[in-house]
Amino acid sequence: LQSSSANSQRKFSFWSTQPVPMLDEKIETNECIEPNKDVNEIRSEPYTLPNGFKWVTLDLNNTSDLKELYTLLNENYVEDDDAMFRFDYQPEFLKWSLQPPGWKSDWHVGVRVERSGKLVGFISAIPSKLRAYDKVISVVDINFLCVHKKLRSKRVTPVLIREITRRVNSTGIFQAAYTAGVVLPTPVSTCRYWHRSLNPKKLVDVRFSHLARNMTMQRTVKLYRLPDQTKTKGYRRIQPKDMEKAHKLLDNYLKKFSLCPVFNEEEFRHWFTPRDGIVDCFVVVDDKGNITDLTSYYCLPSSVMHHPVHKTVRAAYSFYNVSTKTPWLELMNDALISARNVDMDVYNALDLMDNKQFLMPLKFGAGDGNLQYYLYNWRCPAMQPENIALILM
Ligand code: NHW
Repeated sequence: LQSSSANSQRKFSFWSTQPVPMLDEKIETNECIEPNKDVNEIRSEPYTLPNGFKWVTLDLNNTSDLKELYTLLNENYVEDDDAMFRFDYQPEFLKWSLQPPGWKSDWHVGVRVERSGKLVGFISAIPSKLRAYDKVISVVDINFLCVHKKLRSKRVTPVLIREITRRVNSTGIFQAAYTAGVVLPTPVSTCRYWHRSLNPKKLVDVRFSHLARNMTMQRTVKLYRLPDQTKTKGYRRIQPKDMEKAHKLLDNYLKKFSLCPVFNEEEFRHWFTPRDGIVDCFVVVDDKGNITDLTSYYCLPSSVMHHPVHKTVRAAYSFYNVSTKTPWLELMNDALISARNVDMDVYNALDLMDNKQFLMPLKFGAGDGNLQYYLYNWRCPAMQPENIALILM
């Protein structure tokens, strides 16, 4: 592990040219770093790629483009530090996360080898509104930055970032949000993943987790055992008729945080309508028909890279949760049961929002490695994880 002081002395030859705060900068304002430009001032030609490569705009409605993106990420996207697991975002998940209301294919930016046509790079943006402290800003969320393993360390990343910035700027948007495992200038917050075993035997088999000291497999299985059925009266999957009330419930809940998305109802429907194997959402409805609580998760399997039997770990990732009446432990225990009942192996959650209320009591264990939260062209005081309410996939 690199110490933070060693890190703050790194050169960042690309990032030091960008409108982001310096590491160790003292910040007391909440404002953009450079002013918006006139859209006519934005460069109209794409940035120059190394010889032999060309820009492409991927059409995710085209099955072959979607399959190529899937394969690039399946083979080259984020791995754990020990190179045992790699995210395996499914094609339909990619469509859901990259085609929310207002999506643009121009922001699904690929790099191909000119001669073979092989897809070797990607970066994406989706439009969104964010509130940082007391200011609501139009941003894009940046995700799925990926450079093929054979093309690493050749400075393709700065070109991808400059190109997506150009394409976003030319629509009049000058701020962005993104998360990463690596430390760059400069995180607005540092969060950590926690993991709750649902299928401990498999997780130990694939070495996602290990038996605790003095624990047998039998005792471990018993420790993580959950009831067959959810317990909370009125807990059920969200339905189309719930959307307006559920949207209001979430919107109201998010007010107490320092960084959160501002969904309109159409966006809320997009993100919270259950889709098999992609996203699920449950509400608690009281006797009067009021929605008092909400829980949701998205599904993101990881490939197990070198195991004779198990090829994939099925993981649920906590999305947005609201408790106003059902206590956190009861609500989230039902969320665990819901995920286990569709054969998820593990339930992951960050230590943000109110999650610290339930992580330890519900037997989540802290992961290694952090998730850093970043804003582009925005300077604001750093936030504690519990004041963050933004989930990027
Ligand atoms: S984070 C996931 C990123 N992807 C992966 O980790 C997949 C596996 N790794 C790779 O594909 C979620 C490559 O290793 C990548 C780097 C592509 C990561 N973010 O090409 P070079 C996101 O998608 C800097 C930003 O030689 P490489 C969020 C690095 O510090 N910068 O490296 C994405 C260095 O700059 P420096 C990153 O290893 C947010 C330069 O890249 C980075 O071959 C993007 C080296 O480039 C990362 N994760 O490829 C920012 N990783 O200054 C959006 C490395 O230190 C900003 N670097 O010299 C906003 C844009 C929109 C604004 C609109 C207003």
